[in-house]
Amino acid sequence: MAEAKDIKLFGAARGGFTTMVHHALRLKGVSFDYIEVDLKNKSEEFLRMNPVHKKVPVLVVDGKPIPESLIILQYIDETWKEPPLMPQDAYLRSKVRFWADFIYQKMSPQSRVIRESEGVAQKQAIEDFLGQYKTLEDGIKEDIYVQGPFIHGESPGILDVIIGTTGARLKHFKHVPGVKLVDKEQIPLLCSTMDAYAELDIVKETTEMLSQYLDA
Ligand SMILES: N[C@@H](CCC(=O)N[C@@H](CS)C(=O)NCC(=O)O)C(=O)O
Repeated sequence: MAEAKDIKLFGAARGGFTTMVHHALRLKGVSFDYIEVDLKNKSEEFLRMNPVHKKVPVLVVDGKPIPESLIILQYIDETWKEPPLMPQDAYLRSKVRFWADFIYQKMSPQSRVIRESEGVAQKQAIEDFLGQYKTLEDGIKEDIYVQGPFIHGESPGILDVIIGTTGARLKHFKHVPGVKLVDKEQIPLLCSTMDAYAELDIVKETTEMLSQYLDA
């Protein structure tokens, strides 16, 4: 592809999906303009970018919008080749996509159930979520992980972006006092990769940059 000139990211600083895209762009060293979207008052300009889902993030490259964070992450990896965020091997890539899909299709909705339920239903939702985390840990160990510090090896890949970002948010999950959703005893391998991810400069820079939108 010809060198893109104009890269814009429409997002919401509070959202994990937006944070993932920030991280991926920074991992690739791509310069971009960030536009914070007021989700309570979505602009016409933003709605034109994502008329189907009307959600952030949306990456806009030379005027062409790309919605949906998992699609955006893969677009970024295919467009800016270095450093690669996916394995070279096609079978391993299918495994990465499988577990990314598991997180998006199963774990994200389940974390919403925890937030939106109470009592016995919430207790069950937490138990189910912890079971999913264990399934993810075992699956990644079996299918992808060879040696750390990251899931993808010596450098972070798409699963590190997704699991590192969501894990950092879930560590500070305050909706249910006393409940630990990210537990080193239960998911030691994922926790060690999350710790390595949290130490990356691009993660710290993103947190710092987005913090200006959180005070408002
Ligand atoms: N599947 C979407 C989910 C994005 C999403 O849920 N975005 C939230 C913010 S974190 C949003 O835009 N909410 C506004 C709304 O639903 O109106 C993705 O991966 O990009």
